[in-house]
Amino acid sequence: MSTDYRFKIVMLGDGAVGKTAMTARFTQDYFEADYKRTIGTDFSVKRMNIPEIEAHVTLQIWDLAGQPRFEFVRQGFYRGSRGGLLLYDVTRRRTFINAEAWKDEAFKNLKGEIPLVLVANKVDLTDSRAVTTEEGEEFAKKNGFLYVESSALTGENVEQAYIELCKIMIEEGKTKSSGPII
Ligand code: G3D
Ligand code: MG
Repeated sequence: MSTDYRFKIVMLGDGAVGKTAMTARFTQDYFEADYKRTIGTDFSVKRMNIPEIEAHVTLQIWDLAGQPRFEFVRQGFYRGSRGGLLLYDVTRRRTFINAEAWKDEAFKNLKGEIPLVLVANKVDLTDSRAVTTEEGEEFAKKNGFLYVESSALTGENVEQAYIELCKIMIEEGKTKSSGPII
């Protein structure tokens, strides 16, 4: 018998790092095409089974439509989220530097820490890579995040990133003795 869980999660990171592409790849298994039009709004939902931990998870994935300039616009976006994927683009160093600010903004708005998975996206663009694996791993380690290298284009590690986050959120729920969220 699987246990049911339901989580709201947020996609964090600078503009054009691949938040929408990754969400589309995961929820609909496609890249490009019309995803900007179909997901432009508030959130998308994905149901999944994680057999090895006997969990059935419904994920409500919130993605910022555009990049609102003012933080207050993003407050509702954070509210109630239990975890997130923090993305940067391995070909643009600035997006890696800014990951720290995204983390700070999320924890400030949530009034505490939530599990985050650091996602180094666009690893298919090997020739223009500007941030090394070691740098990504070091930042993740320093903050206690899991580190994943992905490509929304090829699909590499996309599902894994969400699954790893689910596992951490489920574990957290247990240690905080709140039991499953149904
Ligand atoms: P955002 O939602 O974080 O703002 P998007 O980012 O998902 O809109 O992606 C921004 C651009 O990066 C898009 O290109 C998208 O196709 C591309 N992209 C996203 N993920 C990857 C990836 O893993 N590899 C490669 N090569 N490109 C990716 P356009 O040209 O539509 O702006
Ligand atoms: Mg987007």
